[in-house]
Amino acid sequence: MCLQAYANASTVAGIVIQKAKQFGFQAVTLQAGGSIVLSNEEATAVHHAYIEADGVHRDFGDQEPGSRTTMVFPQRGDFLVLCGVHPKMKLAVHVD
Ligand SMILES: [Cu+2]
Repeated sequence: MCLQAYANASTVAGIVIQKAKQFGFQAVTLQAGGSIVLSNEEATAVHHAYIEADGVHRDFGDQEPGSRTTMVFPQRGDFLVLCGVHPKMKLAVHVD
């Protein structure tokens, strides 16, 4: 999976791996209504993805090792997915 794949295949859920306390991508682009699947591939670390922005407050709960979490993006805009456990983890999402 590459960034271009997100741009071209917006209705296909793209997978973003969470590993080594980082997101597998720094930025992804998708169409409104598209989704991203977070895949926690850590041995033991739990992640906790959330979005905090003007008028947008979404919490995706804990991502346990081995789990997958789907994030749907119904609205256009630019969003920053953060991790409540690891402040350095950032995933920029541009929704067309
Ligand atoms: Cu994390």
